[in-house]
Order: sequence, then structure tokens, then C-alpha cells
Amino acid sequence: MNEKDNIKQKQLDAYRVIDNGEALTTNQGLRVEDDEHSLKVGPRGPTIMEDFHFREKMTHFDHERIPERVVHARGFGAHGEFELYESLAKYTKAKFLTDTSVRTPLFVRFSTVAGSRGSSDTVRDVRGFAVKFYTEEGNYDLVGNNMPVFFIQDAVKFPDFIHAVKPEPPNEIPQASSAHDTFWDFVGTNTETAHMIMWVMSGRALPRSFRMMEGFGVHTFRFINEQGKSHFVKFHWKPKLGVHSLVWDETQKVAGKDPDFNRRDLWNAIEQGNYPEFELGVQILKEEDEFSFDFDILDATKLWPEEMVPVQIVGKMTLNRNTDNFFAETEQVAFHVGHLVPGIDFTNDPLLQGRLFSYSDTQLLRLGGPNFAEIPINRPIAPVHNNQRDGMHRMTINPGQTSYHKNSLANNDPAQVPPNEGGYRHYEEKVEGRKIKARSNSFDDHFSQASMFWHSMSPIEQSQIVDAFRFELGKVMSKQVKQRVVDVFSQVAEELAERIAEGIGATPTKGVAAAPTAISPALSMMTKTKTAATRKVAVMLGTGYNTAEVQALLKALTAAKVTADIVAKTHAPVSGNDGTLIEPQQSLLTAASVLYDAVYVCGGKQGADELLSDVASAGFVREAFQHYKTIAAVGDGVRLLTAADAAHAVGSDEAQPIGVLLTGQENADAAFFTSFIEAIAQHRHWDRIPL
Ligand code: HDE
Repeated sequence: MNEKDNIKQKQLDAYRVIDNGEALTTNQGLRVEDDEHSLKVGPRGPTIMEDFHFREKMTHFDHERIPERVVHARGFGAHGEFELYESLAKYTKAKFLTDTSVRTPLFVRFSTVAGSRGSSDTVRDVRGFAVKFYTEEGNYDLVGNNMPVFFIQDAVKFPDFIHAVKPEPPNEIPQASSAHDTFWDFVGTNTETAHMIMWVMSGRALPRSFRMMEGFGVHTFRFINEQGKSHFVKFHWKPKLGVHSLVWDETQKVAGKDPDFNRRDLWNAIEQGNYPEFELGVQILKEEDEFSFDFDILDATKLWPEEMVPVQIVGKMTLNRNTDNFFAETEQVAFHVGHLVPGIDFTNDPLLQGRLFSYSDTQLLRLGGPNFAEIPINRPIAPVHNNQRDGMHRMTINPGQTSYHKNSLANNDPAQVPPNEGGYRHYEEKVEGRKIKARSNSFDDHFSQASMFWHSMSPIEQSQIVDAFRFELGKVMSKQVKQRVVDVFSQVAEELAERIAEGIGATPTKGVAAAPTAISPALSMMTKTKTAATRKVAVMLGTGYNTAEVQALLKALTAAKVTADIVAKTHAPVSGNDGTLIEPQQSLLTAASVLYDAVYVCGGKQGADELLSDVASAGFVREAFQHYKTIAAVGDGVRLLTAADAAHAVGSDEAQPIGVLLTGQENADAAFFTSFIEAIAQHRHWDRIPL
């Protein structure tokens, strides 16, 4: 969609204020003569109360902060659009899901859950994946996560769960981490968490990029079609770049080297025109099939295995515009599961039902009153007319005498709308029962799907899960908490519990594991799309590099949409074998191997000596090797790899490690570049064995 056709962007234009070339003024529009000095009695005297400009400026500053979100405080947003591939009219009357000619503007916010606004991006955590569609029929918010299940089954337990995962009350430690006693105490005492914990201990909690993670609506929703017929639906977002994770050691280092790693990645991708794309998928079930499974479809700790209920791809979201102002857009955007359009409705999932209260409630505190829907980023593109009035920061000026319904003085406007003209009617589900504080027995099985997850993982993923448990529980002080967790996960898989127990000095419980309901290959990240596009390579070089080769390499990388940084010993321009100068983007001091997907070391004796004279160069390569990344080296550059224990010398009888590409020649050719790019597309070489 052309930007100028994006109706939401047109609406936002009215609020964008460009300061370039303008006079400095107060908030009252008064031109300001001096913004450097407060008004004083003489140049060394006291500041005078009447300096209204100083007071206004300082007061505004003093009030700049609003409460951060109680969960999902750290997030990052972008604008985009949604296009529909095929009409879903058979299932829903939602216009944006039935009319393939409509491009729906949207805003997405990705987030971590536990950390504060200033915490690091690459912590082990669930990622929020919230999308606000600005549809012709009103805003529709799909407020999901990057994992398809949740920790708890009933919303009433949410404050308890969040209290357990947040930093502990006495000292607010640890920040943005679940590796502490209260979290694992909650897990050990609330076994419904088991399935979600398996996801959180997996690489899904360490996304390489927001652009490389799936999104899930989690709950079962309803589609309602024009005839009033209901189907159950689960929503999925499938990233075009596949689903990929960092490794744990890497995430911890990235958290120090670049705490903004994921947000920078998203921002840069959009700035470079590499617009992230996610396809929308739906799993649909007939109402008659509500009870056809050995789990309850209203239980948010269960997923519908894709092999059982296929995901139909129905459209695509493209993120194509960064924000102009983080606070105005990303911070003030207010999502709510209860923002929906005709054709979509809720189910009785008790987690979903509780969310319907929480999201609007929390905005009242965060955004200071009931008029948050008038903030530009939250405004629907559909017209808004009702009898709600006043409140903090009311923007709309509603002329007229009446603000009530029914009225006779204003023709009873604004008028109610029948469903056949777009009025929202709740699905008339028949419900009966006694008022009771209880949970259905059909929610009792906490382990079968956790077990399915474990058994669907590749051996590498299983090892990573075991290591994650060992790390997290290794940080827990209480022995009984650790033992209790081992006891719980003995019910998921005996082998898993044994391996955890061995790592933390606890005792595995034998013979109580649930049988997995099935194996679901779709759960493994190893089964996802692989491409080198938009990956980042560090090209290490020193004086005398082969200019023609480096130019050809950069060309080949660009053609494959791979981005590259030249990394040299310092930032000073480096001269090639024909005297051409290259200005490095990074030096060995500013670059870190954990910020790249692959490393390419150029040849030339002088250059290799130059790089090797700084110990950081071998460390750089070593780290990339340990993180299973693709490494290539040419001619003399191979010496960096041998110094880093990342390769055997060229011509050695030993097999080179997987994902390490060498050439003894001082000039790599096109075939070498192709192999390099193919290796990058593998994401990581998990089967690599250390030398
Ligand atoms: Fe949220 N959640 N949540 N949540 N959630 C919030 O709303 C809540 C749950 C999710 O980028 C809060 O505006 C309850 C599931 C995302 O602005 C709050 C329960 C899923 C975001 C809230 C849940 C989510 C939030 C905090 C259990 C995946 C960030 C700030 C019943 C389907 C949205 C805010 C953004 C944010 C409550 C469980 C996703 C307090 C009570 C399940 C992506 O209202």
C-alpha cells in the first residue's frame, strides 16, 4: 500500500508537529527570547518566581513519566498493514477478513513480559505480540504472545503468577529474569504451568529477532459468519524469515553489548526496506467438534497440534514504517482483548474472560483516565459517536444539548445500529449452570502436552531445555523448591527430570511421567523456514586485503539481502592490495561477535598479522564458533581461525568443523561466496563438535 493511501497515517499526520525552521515558543505559543538562562536578579542572583517560561519547562519535565505497564513494560512498536489472501466469509463477517481488496493499517508492539522498561531485550522470557488493526468497523486488537499457551488457566491467578516472576519484594532482584526462588516456587506448587514452562525453557524464549518469531492469539476465539453460525478459531502469525533463536550464553553477552538488540534489529530492518512479514494463519474447528479432543479447547494451557488441526494461511502483515516518536506511539498505544469487530467473539476460556476486565482497567492508571482512546495512536479510523463525555484530557468537542439515550431532543442520535448494518451483537451462546468457584475437571491434565512438547524436540533442543532448567534452578536458593520442580517435571518426562536433577543435585522421581498425547513436529524450530536474508555478517580485514575479493563478496551478500559490517583493528581507513581505502563500520573495540550471525575473515599476510596483534580478534572468532555460527576464512585469514581453535590448518587430515569454510587461496571465488551464504541460511550449525 502506498503510504499516502494509508488512512491511519493520514489521520496521524494531523497530529505530527515538525519543529524544523520554526520559532521556539512556550506551550501558549509565546515566542521565547532566551532558553539558556533563567530570569535572575543580576547574573549571580536568585531566580525569580515570575519566570513563567522556566516554570513551565521544568514542570513539564517533572511530569514526563507515566507508570510503565505492570507487565510487558519493555516493548517496541512499528506500523504496518494487513492484506487478505482469500475471503473468510464462510466463517466470519469481519470485513477486514472477507474483503481481499482492503488493506488494513495496523500497529504492532512486541515486548518482553517481566522486565522493566529499561531492561535488556535478550532475556529469557515470553515475547508479547500485540497487533492493533485499524479496520473500517473499529479497532480490532489481537493481543498475543510468541508462545501458543499460557502459565495459568484462570485469570484470578494472574496477579499471583506475576508477583512470583517479578523481582523479589525485599530488594527488587533479579531484574527481568525468572531464575529465582519465587518463580520456581510458583511453578512447583502450580502444576498447570508445566506446559508453558517447557516453552519458556526452550529457544522460543530467546528469539534471534522479533522478525523471526511466531505469534499466537493463545485463546480459542469464535468466528461468526453472516448467517450467525459460529466456529472456534485460534490465530497464528508465521514469520516469513522462519523461527530462530539465540543461544543462552550469547543472549547474556548481548544483554551487555547491546541491550537494545531486538529493537535495533527491527528498526534497522524497516529503515533498510527489509520490511518484516508475518502471515496470518487460522485453525478452525466446527462447534460440533468442541469435545472431540482429549483436552479442553477452553484451556489456555493447551494448543491444538497443527498436525491435528491444520493452520490455514489467510493473509499477510507487513511492517513498513517506524514510529516518529516512541512515547507518543509505542508507549501510549493501549491494547485490549475486548477491542473487537463484528464476526469475532469470545469463548468462555476463564483466562480470556479475566483479561477482558484487566486491559481497559490498566489503561486508566497508565494513561490517566477514560479518554485514552482519543490519543492519536489509539484512535480508530472508524467514526466515533456516543454519549460518553468529559473526563481527564477530553479532546473531542461534542456540540449539542443531549448526551444520553434515549432522547427526543436530538432525534435519539447517535442511533443504535442493527446487526445487519454493522451493529455488534454478542453471540447468543446458551449457558446454564450454578454460580461456583471451581474449575472444570477437563482442565486437570497438566502434563500430556508438556510431554508432547519435550518429545517433539530435536536432541539439540532437548539439551538446551535441560541446560535452561539447570541454569534457572541453579540460581534458586531453596533446596525444597528445586526438588519440588524436579518432582513436577518427572511427570512430564522421566529423562528430562533425570537430566535436570543430575545438574542441580536433586533426586529424580521414577516412573510417574505422562505419556505424550502425540508428537507434533511443528513445535520444533528445526522444521522452520531457512534463509540468509537480512542476516548480519562481520567481515574482518586488515591492510593489504584483496580489494577485488572484498568488493565481490559485498556484492554477493547484498544480492542475498545479507548485511555486512567491515570490522578492522581500529576505525582508521584500511588500504587494500590496490591502494583502495575502506572505512570500517566497527573496530575490534566496538564490535562484538555476538551481534553477528556469521564471520568472514579476509586474507593477506599483513592484514592477518594486524588482526592477530590484537587478542580480541581470536576471541571474536572463538565466540562465533562456540555459538555455532558460520565462519569463513581466506588465505592467511585462516590463521585467525586456527589461533581461535575454530579450524584445523588448510590441508590438515582432520575434518573441518561443520559450518566452517576455508580456502587456502588468497582469493575466494563466487562458489565460495555461495557456500558461505548457504551456510548462513542454516542459522546455526548445531551439530558442530568443538576441536
Ligand atoms: Fe496480558 N496484560 N494479561 N496477556 N498482555 C497486559 O495490559 C493480563 C495474557 C499481553 O504491548 C496489561 O496494557 C491478565 C495472555 C501482551 O501494550 C494487563 C492476564 C496473553 C501485552 C494484562 C494476561 C497476554 C499484555 C499490562 C491473565 C497472550 C502487552 C499493560 C488473565 C495471549 C500489550 C497493558 C502491549 C499486557 C493483563 C495474560 C498478552 C495488565 C490479567 C494469555 C502482548 O492488562
